[in-house]
Amino acid sequence: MIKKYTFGTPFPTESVVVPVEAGEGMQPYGRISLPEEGSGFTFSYVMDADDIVYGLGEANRGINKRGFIYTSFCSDDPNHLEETVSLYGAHNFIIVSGKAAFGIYIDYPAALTFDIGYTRADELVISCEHADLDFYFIEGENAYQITRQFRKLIGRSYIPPKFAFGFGQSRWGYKTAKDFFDVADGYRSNHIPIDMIYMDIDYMEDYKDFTISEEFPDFPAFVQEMKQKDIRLIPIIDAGVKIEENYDVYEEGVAHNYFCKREDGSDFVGAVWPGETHFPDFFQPEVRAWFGAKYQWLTEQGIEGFWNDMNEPAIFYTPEGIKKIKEQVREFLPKPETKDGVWEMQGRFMNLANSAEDYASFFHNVQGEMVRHDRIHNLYGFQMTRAAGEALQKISPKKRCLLFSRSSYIGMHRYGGIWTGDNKSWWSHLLLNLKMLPSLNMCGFLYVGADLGGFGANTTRELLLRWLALGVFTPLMRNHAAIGTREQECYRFEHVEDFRHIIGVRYRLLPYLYSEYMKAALNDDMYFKPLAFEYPEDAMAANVEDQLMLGGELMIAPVYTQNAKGRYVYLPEEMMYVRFLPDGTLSREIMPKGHHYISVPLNVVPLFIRYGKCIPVAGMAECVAEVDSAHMELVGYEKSSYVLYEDDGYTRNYDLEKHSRTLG
Ligand code: MIG
Repeated sequence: MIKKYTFGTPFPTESVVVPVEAGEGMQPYGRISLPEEGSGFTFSYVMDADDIVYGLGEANRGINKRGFIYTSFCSDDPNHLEETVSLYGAHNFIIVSGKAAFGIYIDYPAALTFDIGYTRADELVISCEHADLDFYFIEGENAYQITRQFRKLIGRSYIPPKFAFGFGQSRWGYKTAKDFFDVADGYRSNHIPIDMIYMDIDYMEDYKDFTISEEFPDFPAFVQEMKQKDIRLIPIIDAGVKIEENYDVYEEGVAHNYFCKREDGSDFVGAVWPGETHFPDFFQPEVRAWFGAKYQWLTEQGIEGFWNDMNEPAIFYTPEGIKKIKEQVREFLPKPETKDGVWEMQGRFMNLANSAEDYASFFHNVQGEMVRHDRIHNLYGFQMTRAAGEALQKISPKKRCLLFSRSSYIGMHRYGGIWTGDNKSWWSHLLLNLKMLPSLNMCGFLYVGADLGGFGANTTRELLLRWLALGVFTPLMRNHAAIGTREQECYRFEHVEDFRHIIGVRYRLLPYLYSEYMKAALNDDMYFKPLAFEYPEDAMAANVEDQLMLGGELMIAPVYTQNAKGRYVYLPEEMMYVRFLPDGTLSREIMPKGHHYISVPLNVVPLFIRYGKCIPVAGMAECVAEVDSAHMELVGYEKSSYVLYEDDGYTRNYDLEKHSRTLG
């Protein structure tokens, strides 16, 4: 049962696609207060000692969000510390699960804070500055059931082409055709499976969107040559458009008033990688159509996938910000050395990027009305990716295209997936990756993944292998690293066979993983779930934060600590422990319900098959096209069967009934 309560004049975010009946009053759960007409909004609820709070999608900390405070405000912050309250997405859906179970979705695109037992241990307080929002209240039997209702409300999740379930290599800094061929050869010659190589900003000419640097004199031929190796190139597209005379995207945008405006009507300027840029005003349908159509320039050259970056939007600085800081420096200069102001100056420089002042200084044209950016900030990445998604649907109505974004809001999940931004080569971020997955699924984001091995900082062989062993299961499986960090392509480490094996397991599981992804997408269901969603009566399962259910058959329990030889797992029921061994064989062991220690060498991918179930396992393949789903082995309990969904992997003709068959 879903009820909607409207306050003030909500911004039409288009995150919800199904009409919902208006509710009256807030009984019996929680209390809403609107201190004064036209001012802030607060919802508060006294939590039971045992209540668990799920949700918030791309957010920090645990599966159970209780015990901390989170702010939905899409932020380009490369330091995901334990105290970080905002990441790149804004996903305002939570579920309180205990004696009572209810879900809340707050459709509000400006900064919104969820204080979940932070200020007061037993109090949930959701608050924001302006009481202009839609408040959805969802009642149901349990958290899983509430999630299913919510997912119906927000529409079907994005479905990528099948090749996007292969492994991808990325690194910020690949510049020349040779750089890319070296990566392709590094993988192919070592027989480590791969399907995609990502092109970061250096493929462009001066970081200008929809240009290609002179390093690629015949880009279509280059794309084809890679395709002959069964490798797709996936270029990045940034939100900011370089200000440069004679650059078509810039000139067209200025001529048609397609860019975000300052209050005085001039085009807003923000500096990002290309230097000074303008930001397309993706809230205007014409701008979406215009910018989206630009992707065709690349699809015509053979490109079949994109990642949209910097679309919070990230702003390094603005001319106004620089001007102000220069004045402050002038004031600072005559002061005596060692005295006062040093820290203050440092802080000022650090706070130049992504400043609240800048976000309050530009406007979007929403149906003729100028809306200040910070009032709808969390929708910018959504609208950019929507522009691409809508256009790609037109450009290629039959064929799917790979698309994912850094920034997002609920609703964007219909147009593309997300990667979780600039993590670090830290063990804690491997665990954070794991914990975030079911929350993302709750909010509709199914095609998701983190930078495996870690983006910032230097990785280690062990961390990368362990992280890949989680990545085997995430729909987006990509190794990505920042410029200046240790090179982390798999073939750069000793005993390459371990990497070949771990990534190989992904390809052996691919028919199953794809099938479960498609079922989740087509049924508005989850691909990853917390254990408690499958075993709601099991009090022990409710506390498990480092294992996940995957699809209908699996439980995964990755190793996430340095030097560990294995780990403890909790089995909510009898399961079959399966290990993919380095020699290509599998070990199987029935384990009873309860706690166990499992040993997991670095070159082993562990998984658990649920009681009475089985999964199909294919033979080795080095790319998705090579995976042979006609000859698969069923692994799991005897006399069980599995319904495999399998379509051509590239058309948009999804059909659960037509494309399913029972194995076993
Ligand atoms: O300011 O394009 O999250 O994946 O490698 C950094 C360079 C801009 C941020 C993305 C990251 C990408 C990087 N970008």
